Amino acid sequence: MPFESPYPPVSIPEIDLWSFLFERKSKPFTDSKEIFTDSETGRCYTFGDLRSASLEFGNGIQSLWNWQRGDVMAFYTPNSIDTPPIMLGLLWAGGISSPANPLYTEHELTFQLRDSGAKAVATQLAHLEITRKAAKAAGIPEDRIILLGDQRDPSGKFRHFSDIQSPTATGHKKAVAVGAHGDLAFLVYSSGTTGLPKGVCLTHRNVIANILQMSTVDGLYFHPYGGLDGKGDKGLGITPFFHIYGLVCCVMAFIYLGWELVSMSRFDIERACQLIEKHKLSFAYVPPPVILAFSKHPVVDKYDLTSMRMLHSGAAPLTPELATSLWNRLKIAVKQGYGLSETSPVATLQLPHEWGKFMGSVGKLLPNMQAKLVDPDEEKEVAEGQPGELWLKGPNVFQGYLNLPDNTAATMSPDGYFKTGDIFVVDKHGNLTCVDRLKELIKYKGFQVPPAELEGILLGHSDIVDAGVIGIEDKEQATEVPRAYVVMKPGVATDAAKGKEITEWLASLTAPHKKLRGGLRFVKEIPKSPSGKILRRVLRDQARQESKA
Ligand code: 4UW
Repeated sequence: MPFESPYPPVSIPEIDLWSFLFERKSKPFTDSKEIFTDSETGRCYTFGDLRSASLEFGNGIQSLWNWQRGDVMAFYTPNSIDTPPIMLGLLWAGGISSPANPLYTEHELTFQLRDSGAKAVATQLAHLEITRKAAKAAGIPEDRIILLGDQRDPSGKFRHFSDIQSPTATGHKKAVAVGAHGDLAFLVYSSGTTGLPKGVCLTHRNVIANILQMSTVDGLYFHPYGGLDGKGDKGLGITPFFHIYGLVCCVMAFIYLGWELVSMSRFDIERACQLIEKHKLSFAYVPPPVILAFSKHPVVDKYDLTSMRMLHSGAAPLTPELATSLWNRLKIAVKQGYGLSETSPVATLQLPHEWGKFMGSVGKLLPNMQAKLVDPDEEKEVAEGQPGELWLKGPNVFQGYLNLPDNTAATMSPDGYFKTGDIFVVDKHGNLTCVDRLKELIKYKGFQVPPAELEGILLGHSDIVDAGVIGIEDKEQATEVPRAYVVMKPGVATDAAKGKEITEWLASLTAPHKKLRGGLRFVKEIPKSPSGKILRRVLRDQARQESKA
C-alpha cells in the first residue's frame, strides 16, 4: 500500500512565485526586515528592498530586451546577495531562471546555455571570460551578459545589473500560468537516474508547494518567527544558490519566512565560525561535509558558536556517527532531510525534536506527498519492512526533463509516481532511511557527478578504448569520490605517469568537483551486461575488495 505524509495537507495558492512572496496579505515581519546580508561587505537587502529591486530589474529587462514570458536567463555566479532580486525580477517579467555551477568549465557552461536556450546570462567580473566564450558558442549576444556583485567591468563594456534596473512605473508583470502544469520558474540541471545532465522543469507551483511543505514541518519546531531573539532565525548562507537546495531552502524559503541569511561566496570553516559568532547565527542548511568540518576541525574551538541551535543536513547521506560527534563536541543537533532536484527539492524532513531519536533517518514525507517502496525489477511494492526504490507523488514533483520525453517517461510510473533511484526502508512511524542508491549518480560533497559524463569525456581520449566510472566512499571527508576504470589501447603505457596524465587531462575539462579523487585504475575490460550496460555494481564490489585487501 502506498503511504501518505503523516502531516495535514497544506493549501497551495494558485499564484506565481513573485506574488506569493511579495504580495502576501499579512506577514509576521515588516518590509524593513533584513533578509540577505553579504558576509564580507555587510551590504544588505531588506524584504522591501528585494521587492523594489526585483520590480526594477524585471521592468528593465522588459524595456531593454523586450523580455518575454518563457525566456530563460542563466546564472553563472558564486553566492551573491544580488542573485535573489535579479532572479525574482526575472520571474516577475515571466522569465525562467537556470542557475549553473560557477566552477563549470567553458564546455560545461556552453552545454547548459545551449540546452536551456538561455537568452541572457548573469555573472560576476571574475567569471566573465568563461561566460563570454560560452555565450558566444551558445549564440547569446554580448549585450545580454550582465554583471552582479560589487565589481563592475572597468572597460564599461558589460553592464552591471543595476544599470538595467528602471523605475517600476511602466512595467507590466507578465501573467504566468499557475496551475498544476503551469509555467516554469526554474530550470535546474540534474543527471537524474542515468546519463548526462538534463533540464529539470520546475513550475511556480512546484516551488511554492515545496516552500509551504517544508516550512510547515520546520515550523513545528523552528517557529518561523521564533529564533533566538523573537525575530526569526538567522542563517549561514553557505549552500550554493545555484543548486536546488540553496535556491529553494536558503533563498526562497528565507524570503517567505522573513529569516536573515548571511551569505558566503565560498565555504571556509574559520570564516563560517567568525560569522556565526559575530552575527549570532542560529541555523544553517548544509551538506554533510560541512557537518564534518564543524565536528572535527581544530579552528572551531576558537569561537563561540552557542547561538547555533541546530543544523540541517541534506543532499547526501549523513551517518549517525557524524551527527553524534557534532553533538558531543558542540551540543549542536543535526536534523536531516532528503530530496532531489526533481522534487523542488525537499521530499522528507526529520522533525527537529526527533533528530536524536531516529538518527540516520531522513524523516517523514512532507505534507501532500504519497510514496511507495518498490522492487525495481518487478515494479511491485516490496513487503513491509523490506528495502525498495522510493517512488514519490506530490505537488512538488517536477514536470519532466526539458525536451527529453523518453527520459521523462522512463522516470515516471504509469500511475504517476516519480522513481527516485534511491533505495529506502520505512519504519512503523513513517521514518524513511536511505540505504543505497540504485541510480548511477555520484555525489561529491552534495554536488552531482554524473558517471556517464566522465565516461563520455574519457572515451574521447585517443589512448582509451573503454571506461567506467563509479563512486567510492571517502569516510574521512564524509563523501563519495569518483573513480575511473579505463581500458587502454594495446601497447599504450598503463603506469602511474599515464594515470596522472589522464587524470589531469580530465580535470582540465571539468569542474573541480568531478576530479577523479578516488583514483584511476587500468583494467583489461569493463564489466557489461549482455545489452552493453556497464555493471557498476561489479566495479563497486571490486573497489570494496581492493579497499579490504
Ligand atoms: N541522504 C542520502 C540524504 C540525501 C541524499 C539527497 O542534486 P540533487 O538532485 O538534489 C539534492 C537535494 C538536496 C536536499 C534535499 C532535501 C533536503 O532536505 C535538503 O535539505 C533541506 C537538501 O541534492 O540530488 C539528489 C540525490 O541526492 C541524494 C540522493 O541520491 C538523491 O537522489 N540525497 N539527500 N539526506 N542521499
